[in-house]
Amino acid sequence: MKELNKAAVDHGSYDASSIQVLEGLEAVRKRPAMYIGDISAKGLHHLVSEVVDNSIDEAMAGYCSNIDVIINEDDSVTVTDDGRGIPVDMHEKEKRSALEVVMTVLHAGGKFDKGSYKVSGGLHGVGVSCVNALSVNLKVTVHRGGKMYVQEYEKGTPMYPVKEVGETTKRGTVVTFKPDDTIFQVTQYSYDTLSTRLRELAFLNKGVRLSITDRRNKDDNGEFIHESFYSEEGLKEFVQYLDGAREKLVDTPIYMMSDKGAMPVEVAMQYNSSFTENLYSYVNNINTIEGGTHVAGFRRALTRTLKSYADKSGMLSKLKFDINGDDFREGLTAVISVKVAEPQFEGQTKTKLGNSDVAGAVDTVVSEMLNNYLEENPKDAKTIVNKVILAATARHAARKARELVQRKSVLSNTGLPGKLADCSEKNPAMCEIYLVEGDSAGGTAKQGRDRKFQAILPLRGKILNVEKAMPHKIFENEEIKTMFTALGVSIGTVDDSKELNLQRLRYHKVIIMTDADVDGSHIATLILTFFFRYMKELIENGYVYIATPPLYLIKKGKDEKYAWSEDERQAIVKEYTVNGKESNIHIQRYKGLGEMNAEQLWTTTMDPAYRVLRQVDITNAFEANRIFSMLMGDEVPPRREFIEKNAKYARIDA
Ligand code: 0RA
Repeated sequence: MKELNKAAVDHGSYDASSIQVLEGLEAVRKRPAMYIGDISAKGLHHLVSEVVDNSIDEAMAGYCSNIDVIINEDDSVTVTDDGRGIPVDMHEKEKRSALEVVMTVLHAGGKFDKGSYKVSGGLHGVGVSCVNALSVNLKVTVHRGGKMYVQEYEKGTPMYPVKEVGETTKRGTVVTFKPDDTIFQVTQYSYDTLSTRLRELAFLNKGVRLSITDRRNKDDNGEFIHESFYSEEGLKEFVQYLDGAREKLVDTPIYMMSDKGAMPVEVAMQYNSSFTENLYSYVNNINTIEGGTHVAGFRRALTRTLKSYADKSGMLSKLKFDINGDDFREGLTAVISVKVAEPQFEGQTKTKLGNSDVAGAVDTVVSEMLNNYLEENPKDAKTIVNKVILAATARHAARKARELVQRKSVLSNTGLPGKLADCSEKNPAMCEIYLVEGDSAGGTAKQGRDRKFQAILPLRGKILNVEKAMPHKIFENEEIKTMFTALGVSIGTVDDSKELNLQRLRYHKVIIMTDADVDGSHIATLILTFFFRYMKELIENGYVYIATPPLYLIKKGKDEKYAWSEDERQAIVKEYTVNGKESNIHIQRYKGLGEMNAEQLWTTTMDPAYRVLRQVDITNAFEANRIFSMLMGDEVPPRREFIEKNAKYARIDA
């Protein structure tokens, strides 16, 4: 398909077969979700990625070093790069500019030159023409060969042919677009979402400067909010950034790289004193949440190389039990980035790399370079092996603790925790369990629920931070033990696999219900992180949900309405306002679940006929885990601020 497009654009050979490929942009407007995933905030932000990815392609091909993103006052976005500029030459048969073809023909946005690894050909890969189709208006300006060219579009349709508008000393492409509010559910851009992605891209593409400016907001000095990201050392700095707050075991990250051969491989890794693994993997700059062959190759090489070094060192001789693959990755933070010419993406969210040859390529690079590292740095190598031994020891302690918990729960009367208010229905497919923050809200939920199918489990205060605790402590923690027994799940007892046994799962809806404030979303994030680490299968099966309690109650006389957002609150107040007068309107801001009575909680948040549950998928659980990981380690003053700023990560869109 790509080849056909190349031919079509390059040589103007529009034969019948290529015409089939070149769908009109109407298709994109009719079924936007098919092209950009969805029409929520996610899809909206995807539009920016799509344009930026094209600029990144220019950077990867060696032609671009600056990419600037501006969120304009009206929530339109401008992306400027100093790449080659989209070609503007006339397309002979089409009788229009190549620029127009790139902007208006589906899938025609890719590069014509061979041998480049395209971000825009990967997961996103729908082309800048999709952005055009989904924008009320879009303007592209190209600086190329000393001249400036412009074209504008409405919903993808050109307003005039490409025109030359003057001379320039610059080079590159400027795209400004305003997403169509008849297509997207929301049209407000989140600065944090965009800046996080741009920071990530800077780490992944060292030497490229990416910046973001928010023209909607000014800082204390009266300047527009602005950040610029640039990384000299790429992944090495990425790992240090991710591990910021943790106590590192070795001073500088281990860095492995090979750009020889057909497949560029880059890995940076660092051990810290925590007990969790934080592995981030990318293929052509796309975050492969589900891992894949590149991750498998890395793990294989890591285990084999470290094991063989440890065996040779004699440090394992006193050990009374086995060491397994997990032990080599405890407290490990690593980023793997590969560039693959034709990536195959698999899995539920299409973020798992399938290309089998990548495993070997990564394995080779990591084995060789890690082995050299260990030989050249014996002191650090010893520290790492000791950490592995500690991990194996802790794993054995954890297994004992876990078996104890599970044996106990089988032996006791009902096997159910006393705090659990169970439902009467026994068929798991019909049953729900609410995990409620705090005993008092738990009490309200117990009164408000439908006891036939809704169970309530109050959780006391903050749940254990699974990142900082030793694994065996996790299974000694009361709240966590309670969750395991209430849900009826267990973790593999025969072997040490972390596989969750769902056979006796008692509820097919596990609903996290916390206050709608910063602390509440922090707790939800903690619980989600715990699920992500220890009960991933629940998320993968679509059993985990977040409840959405309202933020406001607005009353006028006997009439009352709930609002879930600031906009809704304003709309209701407006509705209640007569002749410009807001009198008799009473607004209550719910600071916590505790401020609602049982009936209100039922009506707004628990009644299946009215409530909104947001289903957690692996993507947003990963995000919660990642945000959470970044905050861990020892007390860092900006942590609280960070949590407040990013609390939205725990608010998840289904
Ligand atoms: C097609 C071909 C070439 C570059 C581009 C498109 C291109 C697209 C975008 C979108 C945003 N910035 C961009 N920069 C470049 C190759 C150009 C050549 O061969 O000279």
